[in-house]
Amino acid sequence: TDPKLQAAYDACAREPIHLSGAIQPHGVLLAFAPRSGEIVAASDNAGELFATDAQALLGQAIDELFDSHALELVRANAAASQPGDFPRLAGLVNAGAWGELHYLSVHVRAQLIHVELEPAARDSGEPLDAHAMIARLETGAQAAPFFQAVATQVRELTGYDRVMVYAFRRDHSGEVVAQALGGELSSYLGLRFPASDIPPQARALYLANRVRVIPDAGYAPVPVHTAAQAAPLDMSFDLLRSVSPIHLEYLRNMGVRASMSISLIVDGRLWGLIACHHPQPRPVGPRERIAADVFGRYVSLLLGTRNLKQIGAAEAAARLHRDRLEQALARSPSPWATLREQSEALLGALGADAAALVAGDGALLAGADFDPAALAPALAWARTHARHAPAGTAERADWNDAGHGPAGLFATPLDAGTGGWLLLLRNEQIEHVRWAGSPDDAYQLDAGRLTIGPRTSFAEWNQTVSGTAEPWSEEDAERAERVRLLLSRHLDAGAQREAAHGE
Ligand code: BLA
Repeated sequence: TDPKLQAAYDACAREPIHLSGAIQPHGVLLAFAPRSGEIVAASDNAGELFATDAQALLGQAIDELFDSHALELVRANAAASQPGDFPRLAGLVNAGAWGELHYLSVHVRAQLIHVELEPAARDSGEPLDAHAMIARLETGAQAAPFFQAVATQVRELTGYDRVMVYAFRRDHSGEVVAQALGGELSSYLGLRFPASDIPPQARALYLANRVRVIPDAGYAPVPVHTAAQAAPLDMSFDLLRSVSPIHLEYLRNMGVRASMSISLIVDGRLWGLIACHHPQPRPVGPRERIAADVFGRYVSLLLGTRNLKQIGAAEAAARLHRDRLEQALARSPSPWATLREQSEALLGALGADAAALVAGDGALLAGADFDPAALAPALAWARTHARHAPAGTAERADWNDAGHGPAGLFATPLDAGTGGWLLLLRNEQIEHVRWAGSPDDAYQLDAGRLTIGPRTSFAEWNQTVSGTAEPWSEEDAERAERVRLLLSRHLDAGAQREAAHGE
């Protein structure tokens, strides 16, 4: 990878976003110790709400600030909160010097009870209907209409101008795979975004904290005061957490004033996000947030079952080829001749465009367009990278400097120490990538202040990527292993039969 890009990525990864020490101004945060009830953190605007100085709240008992109804809700919801739970919407309470109605959200983090208050008056008033969103979701077999339905449903029910389904790729860059658009924001459909846009600590946080809302990206952060001896407040789960200033600048550069993003999680991995943008500020109430969370979890489940179905179908197809191969080999007096006849079944069982089998007593090239010139460099790579365990690469430059021919190589040692190999090859897939802004300018460095900022342009920038093949998956590796077992069984048996015949 490009060292300049890597440096930016590392710099972004170091920002401790869960310790931002500030909140967004659309609510108030307090954190207190469960036993003593002593307040150890208070946002600056808690001072205004309780008609005092925020610093003066530190050390006070939480019981002095709320009525018994609110306190009961705080305690009950804290008790019911599991570590890693999204803040629980405990209810509506009267809070502050003027007793205004607030939504109360409660969660427990690092042995502190976090209380967040959002004025009910600011709620958009329209509850987001998770039930309708789920009910109207297209669940047909094709991926594209499904992603489109997700974007459309979220846009219709939330009213954000631009709603995108954003899917991460293996290298943590990502692509907008569906979009519902209205208003003045431009289209990002089909565009690729570099990995540094959403650095690893943010991706890790979004695995746990599934919905993030920024009602007004033009806000001034409100500092959170903490008691003198207290550790920095872990704000990972705070709904109001002030986000990275770099990300706020990013949104400004995009012309976005309000955003919400919903995590899509498959198999414990952040698959992608539903990203929502609006050119004007947009308040989002707690009930909307919860509906978004429910919807995100439902879409995640559907993605998971689709994924399993796909893997299952691919495995069923490979198994058919494997069975055919096994049957042919079982009856064969000469396994090498049979393999030559069955090269199509061999490739089908492997999911490769071409393959080579090299063993002590023979060799075989399978696949119509197997370029024999590729064999020597493939073997050389295999000997250095896959001597003890299977290994693969999707980059031709890693193993073959010919500049043409197959790009992907997966090498499996047949039997440790025999020098035999099963080599899988995949054809090059020339890819036309439409980047949202040049990836060479994925960020900007301010030389004077040594600070890093997001890029200023998201204008489409085209790149043609050649010399790469579809990457090898875990399923590919498993298929190769099954074929390896089958081959070594029959090649051994065949060799023995032939030896017996010769005596
Ligand atoms: C966060 N960056 C994010 C988030 C998104 C993106 C969705 C999550 C914040 C949220 O949920 O609101 C990026 N938004 C996108 C992308 C699309 C989109 C790719 O809509 C595509 C459609 N960002 C940079 C650089 C750095 C950086 C150079 O461009 C680092 C120097 C950092 N992005 C960054 C950080 C966060 C972030 C630190 C975390 C913000 C936080 O939660 O505090």
